[in-house]
Amino acid sequence: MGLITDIDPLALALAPPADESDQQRVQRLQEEERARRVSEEIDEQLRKEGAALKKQKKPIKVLLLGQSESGKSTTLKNFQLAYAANAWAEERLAWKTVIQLNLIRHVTIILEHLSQDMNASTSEESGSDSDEPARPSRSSSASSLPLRFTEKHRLLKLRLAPLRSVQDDLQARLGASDWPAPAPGSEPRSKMQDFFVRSNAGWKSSLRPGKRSPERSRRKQDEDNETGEVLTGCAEDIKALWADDVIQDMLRRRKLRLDLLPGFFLHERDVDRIAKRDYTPSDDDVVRSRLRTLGVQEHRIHFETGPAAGTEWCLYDVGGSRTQRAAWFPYFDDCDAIIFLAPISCFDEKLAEDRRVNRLEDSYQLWKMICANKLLSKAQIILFLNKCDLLDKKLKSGVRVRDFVPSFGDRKNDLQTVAQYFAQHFKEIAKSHASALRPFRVHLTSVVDTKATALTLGIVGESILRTQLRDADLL
Ligand SMILES: Nc1nc2c(ncn2[C@@H]2O[C@H](COP(=O)(O)OP(=O)(O)OP(=O)(O)O)[C@@H](O)[C@H]2O)c(=O)[nH]1
Ligand SMILES: [Mg+2]
Repeated sequence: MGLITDIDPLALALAPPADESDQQRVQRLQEEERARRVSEEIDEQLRKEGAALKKQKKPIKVLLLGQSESGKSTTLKNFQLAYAANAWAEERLAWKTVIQLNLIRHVTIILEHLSQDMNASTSEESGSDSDEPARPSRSSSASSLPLRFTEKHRLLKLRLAPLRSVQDDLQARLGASDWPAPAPGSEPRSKMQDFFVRSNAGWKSSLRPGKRSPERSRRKQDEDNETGEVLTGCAEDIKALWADDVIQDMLRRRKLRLDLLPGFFLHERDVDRIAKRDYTPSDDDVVRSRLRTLGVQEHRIHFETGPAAGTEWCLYDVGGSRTQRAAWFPYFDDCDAIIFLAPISCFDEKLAEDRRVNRLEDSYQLWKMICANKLLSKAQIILFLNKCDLLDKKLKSGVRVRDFVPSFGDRKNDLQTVAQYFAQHFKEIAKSHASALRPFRVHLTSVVDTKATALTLGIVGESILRTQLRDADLL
């Protein structure tokens, strides 16, 4: 027994073969010496990096840039989830209100369209008996067969009506009722799908437990319970509304793909969880929720794990719509790195704030402006070609890139070919408009996939850190 345990199995495995020739022995020793040198070099490198990290007192400043809905805030959430678990856990509960609001907002959008179509159908057939199936609507119909609304739709509309006032309450609680004036050429307010809050810290702390007076805590609890009650009471009707064939037909005719919109939670599996009284958001719910950013929001993250552990990062999340972009410039001066997000699934979409502008074209223009900006000549720039999951879905549903980007020509209409084609275009812009010589760093991402994004952020974080330390002569 003792004899067996005394033998180191690793040493045994590495031991030279008994019949080793002189020449083989010399070769083996040379290889061992080479391996030892490499191992020592790695140790020395790690030692230097460790020392350099300790000297790195200044936080590393990273700006998240890109058009609205490109995924900046979602990338920030991924940073928090991967590297600041404690802060993330504290914030998660605050997102519950946003998720409930996202869900309810999509129900009220459907109800608005339903009302319009039902009104149109009843005005066509005035004096109809309300117990009889309503006459089909022709007003919005793109197809020759009219929509057949029935008593079921009238009842759903009636029973889900209380959600409108719950939506108003939730928006008020988030401080989200204050809309900016729509810019010329933009969507009218009633058509805008999302909402925003003015400050990052304010809404989160007011919704987090433990940061309020007992009186406010009680009030908040009452409000939560009330929202929960109404939602629970409406759950079956919400699911029935979304599952209804006539409603789906109505949305199709109106070319409304709600399931591709941000903050979509109307699938049965989501309604079942979110409409429960004791609902607690999952990580996945939080990254899929939608809350528009206004202004520039600073987030300090003390990296707890990974190669950057021990360093402090200052991440700036900005509002991406056109009226928000002037606020970016003051942050360019001493920024260390930029993560630029371009949602490439948007090649067939227009900007919400200016319906004349294609969203991919807007991303190209923004990218050009960032690459050419002299204030950023020392900053590293990393490009995320985001929303690859949605791009894949879109291509598989039959949307052809060449119908929107004629230069794409007859190439294969699949994810890999399309992503590579767009990446090449971004690369060419970077090359011809660069304010400094820098490598082209690009990642194909779907930042709602937290596992894959954690890996990408690991690579990005390490490369930002290394370049940063090298530039500061700390390595
Ligand atoms: N399916 C999918 N959804 C995404 C992806 N990235 C972001 N989203 C969703 O898109 C919505 C918008 O993302 P945000 O991160 O809020 O966009 P933003 O760039 O911060 O937008 P602004 O604050 O308006 O500038 C959110 O609901 C996200 O969940 C992605 O890669 N795939
Ligand atoms: Mg944002």
